[in-house]
Amino acid sequence: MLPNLAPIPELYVSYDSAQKLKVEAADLTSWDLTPRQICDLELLMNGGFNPLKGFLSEEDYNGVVENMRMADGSLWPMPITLDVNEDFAAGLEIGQDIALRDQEGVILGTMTVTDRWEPNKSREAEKVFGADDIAHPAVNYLHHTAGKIYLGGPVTGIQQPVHYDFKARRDTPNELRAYFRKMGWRKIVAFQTRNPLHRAHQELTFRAAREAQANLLIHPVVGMTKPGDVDHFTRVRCYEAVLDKYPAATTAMSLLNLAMRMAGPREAVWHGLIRANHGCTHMIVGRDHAGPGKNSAGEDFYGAYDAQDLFREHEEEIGIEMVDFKHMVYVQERAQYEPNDEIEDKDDVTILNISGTELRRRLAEGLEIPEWFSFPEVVAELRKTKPPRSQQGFTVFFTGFSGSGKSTIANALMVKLMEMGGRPVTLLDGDIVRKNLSSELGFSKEHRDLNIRRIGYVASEITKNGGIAICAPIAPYATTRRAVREDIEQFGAFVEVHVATSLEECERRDRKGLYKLAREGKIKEFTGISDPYDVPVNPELSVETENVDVDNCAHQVLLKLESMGLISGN
Ligand code: PPS
Repeated sequence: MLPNLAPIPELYVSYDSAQKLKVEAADLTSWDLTPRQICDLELLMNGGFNPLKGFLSEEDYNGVVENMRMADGSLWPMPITLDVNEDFAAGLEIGQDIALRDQEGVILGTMTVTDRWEPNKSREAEKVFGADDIAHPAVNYLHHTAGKIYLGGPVTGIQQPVHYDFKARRDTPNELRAYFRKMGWRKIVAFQTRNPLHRAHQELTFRAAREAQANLLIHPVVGMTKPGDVDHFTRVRCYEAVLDKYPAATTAMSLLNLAMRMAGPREAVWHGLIRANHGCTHMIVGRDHAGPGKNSAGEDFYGAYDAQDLFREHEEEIGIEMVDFKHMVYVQERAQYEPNDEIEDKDDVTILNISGTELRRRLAEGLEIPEWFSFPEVVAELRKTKPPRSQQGFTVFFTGFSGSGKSTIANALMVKLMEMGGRPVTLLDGDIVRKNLSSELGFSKEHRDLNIRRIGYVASEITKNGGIAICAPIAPYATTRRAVREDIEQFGAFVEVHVATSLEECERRDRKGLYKLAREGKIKEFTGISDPYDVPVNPELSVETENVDVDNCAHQVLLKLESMGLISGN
């Protein structure tokens, strides 16, 4: 398969028209794009999502969800939709143009709204992601982050989203096509990745390219990847180090601002279409391509080879050849990497391998990572951003009824951690937060959620910057606690501690006299009395406070932190 490297259609208007349109668009109703929508819009506008001409119409959406096809029959596996809230949608008329702005308010493009509908999200989850299970990050996003209403319509591109990082490493499909033309590359194998590359990856990608007699494009995703992944700044520095290890002029690297959905088989087909748009002829698809991990029953969402099977089925239409991802292992006696299934003398040699989990453990605990496994430059980068757990930031999040003892234990814990030293400790106690951060809020569900999300935000910033945040709100709703956990776990550990004092005991203590008032109906929406409390199902720790003194409760938390490697034992 040789590439047609002619330019592909983009949705941008000419420079002059863009200047004019930008002025006109300032008067339009505007939608502030979410980070995911910005990624989608960039690839719509620059042709990365060719043949899409805008966010999907309802008819195209239905076809894509049901059988991976647009209304005109073309193959497209992923719904690219503009999700908005009900209020915004209600204020629009069909046929109206809206301005699409980035988070700083810059107008990136306009869209003519041709369609507005309320999608069946459960159906979308089942058909696109294989299960309506929020353990899947994209299903969780669909239900908890995406707006209720979808808008569809053609997009007119004004300008690319602005990127301040790694500008020179980002290319549109047409820029890559031009580069391949200039270099005379006729066969190009793309390697999609969201992880740092180690020696095995370097070996397998180079081998894949050699076997296809092709050049190699390392095409990492820097938009949105799986929650918990190594941040893209670190990864790009790692990729740059690995790039030097390939023979000169055989390999290029370009960053792709894609928001992944972790949709396994459908995602593989989507990745193929995107790479074809970028001028590639081949793509490496491995075991469990773009896999989201385990479902809520602890099983894999997709079979290990489902992605390869679906890709193969549609290979011709995708317009790109699939290259199998070989499982490379290190053979100690021969001091080299070899494909596992090609080693004939397995019983006579020593095969070395370090799994992803083992690597994370070694990094977390500051243990040795051998040179046969990774390049020293890569390990050094990873260590810089991921110091051992005992030096990273983390959050301890107490939850429990009013009067359960959260604040008292949190205060004791703070003092003990300060006594140990090493990292700054910040206490975000329920009452303190309500005084300083959330003074205008009451106790409706909406206000409580806002309060907890604010606490989560501050704690995530503290965690990101290497401090210890101790939070002690009631935080009665499981979904909000989960959202905060997700925000924080991007940067460090989230340790949920359920202060499991029973409601009867809290009411008996009634230290602030609030339960009495709540029983008398003088305080409304009181947690446990007239407002619900979702008991944590799987907290890192649950502490009983009845007949146990505060010191002991705080000590239990310290022991937990120690067992998680967050504080060192001496
Ligand atoms: S929440 O639900 O997490 O936002 O609550 P939080 O910010 O932790 O605030 C809880 C403290 O506010 C007092 N208070 C109430 N609690 C629950 N329900 C109602 N309606 C209410 N009204 C006032 C109460 O003293 C809580 O203090 P703590 O520290 O938990 O005892």
